Amino acid sequence: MSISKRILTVQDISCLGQCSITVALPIISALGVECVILPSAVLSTHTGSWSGYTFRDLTDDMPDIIAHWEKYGEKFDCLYTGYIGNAKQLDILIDVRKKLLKEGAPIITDPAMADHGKLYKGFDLEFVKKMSKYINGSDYVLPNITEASFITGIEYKEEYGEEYIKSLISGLKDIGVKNVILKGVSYQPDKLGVCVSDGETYQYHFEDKIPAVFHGTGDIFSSVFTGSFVNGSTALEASAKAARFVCDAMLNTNGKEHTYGVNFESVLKKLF
Ligand code: PXL
Repeated sequence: MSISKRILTVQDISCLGQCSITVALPIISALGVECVILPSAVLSTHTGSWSGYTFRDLTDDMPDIIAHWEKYGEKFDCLYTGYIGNAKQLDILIDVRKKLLKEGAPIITDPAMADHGKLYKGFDLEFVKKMSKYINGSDYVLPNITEASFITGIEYKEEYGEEYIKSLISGLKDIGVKNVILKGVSYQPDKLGVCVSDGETYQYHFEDKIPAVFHGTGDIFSSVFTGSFVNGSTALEASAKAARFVCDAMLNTNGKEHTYGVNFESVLKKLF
């Protein structure tokens, strides 16, 4: 019987909203990998579709949870971070890297903090600065174009060519990232995809563009990517699997009735 690998994911619990931990858990489990969670915050909903959401910051609990695991010598096969509650938690994550990872465990960072040219509610430029430092040393960083532009300080563009994409990747490499999976790249109106780069080679995976915008698709992408990568796929294979899964989930969502996330549950079986 094989021993399951364990991914430690650090992101929020949006109780209602199909993002962060509530998508990471089912997706990583469906991929046959154990998903251990260190929640950064508990929100009643994600911040994108509702106002007046509750926000319980879990910063003070995190060191105690880490210390408890450390006492038992628990170590994980991958650190996968997503939406982080505040800048102080990024210091705690540096500690997690030192204390809770097996030798060679990949550090996969989704700097989930912005989209469509704007920061999510609750984030500011101080947080961006801290995130730019935190991603130094990540094996894989999975930003969308907005996040890459905030992190590198390069102007955000909606119309661009390959030179612009290469400049964002080069900016991330300069910060100390080993590999970039840049999400939401489009050179043709009907295609949308990802660029996988180590700063020297640029590989792409494109899907047909679906003319709709949903919350949580970036988190779903990153969860499928991480689970598949830990299972032995290459970064390009994991990206292709993740992109196809996101498209399947979007195509199975009635955007008029279901507006806050995608109905990924209806296609989850494709990951088994
Ligand atoms: O999907 C990213 C995300 C995660 N967690 C929370 C969010 C968002 C995006 O808005 O609000 C709480």
